[in-house]
Amino acid sequence: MSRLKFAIILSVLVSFALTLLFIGGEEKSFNFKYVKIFEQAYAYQTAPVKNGGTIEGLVLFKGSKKPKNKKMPIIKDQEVCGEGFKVDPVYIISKQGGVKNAVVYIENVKSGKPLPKKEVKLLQEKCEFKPRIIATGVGTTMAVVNNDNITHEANGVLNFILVFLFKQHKKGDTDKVTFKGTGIVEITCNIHSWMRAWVVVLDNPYFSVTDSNGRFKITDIPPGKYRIKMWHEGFGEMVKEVEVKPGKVTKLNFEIKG
Ligand SMILES: [Cu+2]
Repeated sequence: MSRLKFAIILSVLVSFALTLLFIGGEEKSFNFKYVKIFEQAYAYQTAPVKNGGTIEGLVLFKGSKKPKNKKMPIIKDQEVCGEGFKVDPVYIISKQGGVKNAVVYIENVKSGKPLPKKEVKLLQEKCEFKPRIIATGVGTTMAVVNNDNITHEANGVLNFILVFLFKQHKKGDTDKVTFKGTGIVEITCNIHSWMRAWVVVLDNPYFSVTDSNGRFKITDIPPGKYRIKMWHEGFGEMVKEVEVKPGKVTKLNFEIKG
């Protein structure tokens, strides 16, 4: 046998063995845990805020027809996940048009009140992620908890790059990821296709997630002119210019035309 033939046969055998290792190992004891470290964000400085201002307002849907949420069939683990369909809750809009789960944040604030340090928690419960939207500061840790007695495989993707992958087989299983850079991380489960959540990691603490009335409030902002952004998983982004005056409340609404 020529050397070339031998090398070809050997490489085929090796890749076959590797494939078996990955596919075959998956359902046994192999629990693949992978956490990629984010790139370092620039340093935000904590500094006392004298006579800070507030921005508050609403994210409102002003279109003529409210967008509909998709129904996703439950095709696995029905005894825990339920029968029939899960509604993918992208658009939660109140009667008055208030949009829930939009993240409103100020860009490029270099210093001010401390970044939140508290660990955030993402539950997998009845085959849904709870909460749907998390906004947090760079450097915080998120605990991903399995509250179901079935296997979930939560994975987070940022700019097409896998950030973490946690395969958890039973209730109580917990894994953690620390966000060392900024970005919007989309989280899905490899086993239950309808499961989805988002984590918005920001480099300053001036952010807010809208409640069921579409309301947001950001406090203790150093006076100045800023760009303020609204991000929503379905509607996308909107940007506004705003001036924060010492000790004053600035009212600001984001209006989404349908
Ligand atoms: Cu799952």
